[in-house]
Amino acid sequence: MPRLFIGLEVPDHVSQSLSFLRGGLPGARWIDAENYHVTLRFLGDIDDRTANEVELLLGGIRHGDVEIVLDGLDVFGGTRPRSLFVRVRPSPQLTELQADLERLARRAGLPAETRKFTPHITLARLRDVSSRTAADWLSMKGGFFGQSFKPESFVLFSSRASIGGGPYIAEASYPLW
Ligand code: 3AM
Repeated sequence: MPRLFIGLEVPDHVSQSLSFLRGGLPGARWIDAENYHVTLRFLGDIDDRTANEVELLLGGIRHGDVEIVLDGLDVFGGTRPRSLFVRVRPSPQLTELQADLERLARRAGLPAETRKFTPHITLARLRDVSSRTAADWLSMKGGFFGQSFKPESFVLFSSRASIGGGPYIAEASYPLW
């Protein structure tokens, strides 16, 4: 089985506007706009039986509206920046959806997620970029704020790449309501 994760797709018009942020940061490996997504639950390299179980359980989730509000730009990694992302504003609906997926993953026998859920859209992976350089880039793009969108579904994605960044393939899509 390829590496799997559950996430939200980003509509084309939003991806297009985010893609204009690219550039001006040596050491950044920019993600292709068609691969932008919001990760909800990373599953990893799971066996076929577990993947089938996850797919079955995903079909049973009905959640309701989730509004995704983009909240500015940020960097993961502190003094050693490793990725550049658009913050997604946390909301009760998004937190509940993520919690539903966490319960689902546990039911399918997967280990608990230990990382804190920080919803985001990754724009670039960074290599040898100092925190100062990353901060300068962020302040140059400082005017970026709040588009929003309402996804109709969430998606089981697969990735065959060993390094993050895609391409990601939508294996199956599940309505949110
Ligand atoms: O591109 P984003 O930031 O949405 O960082 C990985 C990527 O997230 C994340 O899963 C997405 C698809 O690869 N990821 C990779 N390994 C992970 C892990 N062990 C992980 N998330 C949690 N735990």
